[in-house]
Amino acid sequence: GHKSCILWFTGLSGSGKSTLANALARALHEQKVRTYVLDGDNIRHGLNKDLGFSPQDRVENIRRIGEVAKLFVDAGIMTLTAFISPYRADREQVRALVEEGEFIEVYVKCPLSECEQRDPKGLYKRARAGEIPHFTGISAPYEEPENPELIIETDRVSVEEAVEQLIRYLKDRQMI
Ligand code: GGZ
Repeated sequence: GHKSCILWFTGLSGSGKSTLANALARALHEQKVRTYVLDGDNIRHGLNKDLGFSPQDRVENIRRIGEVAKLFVDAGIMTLTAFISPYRADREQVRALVEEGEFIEVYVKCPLSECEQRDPKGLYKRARAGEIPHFTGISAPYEEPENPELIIETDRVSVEEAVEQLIRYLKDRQMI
């Protein structure tokens, strides 16, 4: 069996949160661990489609995601979330929702310059041109985690190495 928890991936747009969360979910699936990935595709297009990117809307986005993640944990599912979640206070609020040790903050660390170079959706380019207001890293803040359980530097390690790092963390704590 496994202990259910929230693996909370936080970082800039284009840092690799969704890629890592999905790669970890695949690796956990192979080990017969039940997981669910919450990300923009299944949350911002559904439950949170009334929310934008103003500071207030981001706070509410993360609050709802935290509550949903908690429900998944109650259901015994290892829950992986991939949202920028730029505010430290909001992430700490989610941490406070679950039991000690059940919130694992994973800082997906990547320099802004690298994210901007990757720019898979051309959003940074548009943000620089002033076409997207409140864009994280450009015209809106990102508050780095102060004490994350894990830091993954995606400009230095491969997806495979990062998944190994995550699996090791979970195994060392007997969570899987
Ligand atoms: C940041 C934005 C914005 C603004 C649209 N700022 O790279 P993506 O496209 O797929 O991921 C980003 C996603 C961020 O949504 P989150 O729910 O993770 O944000 S938060 O946790 O801050 O609420 C990006 C896209 O939405 N996007 N406008 N202004 N990212």
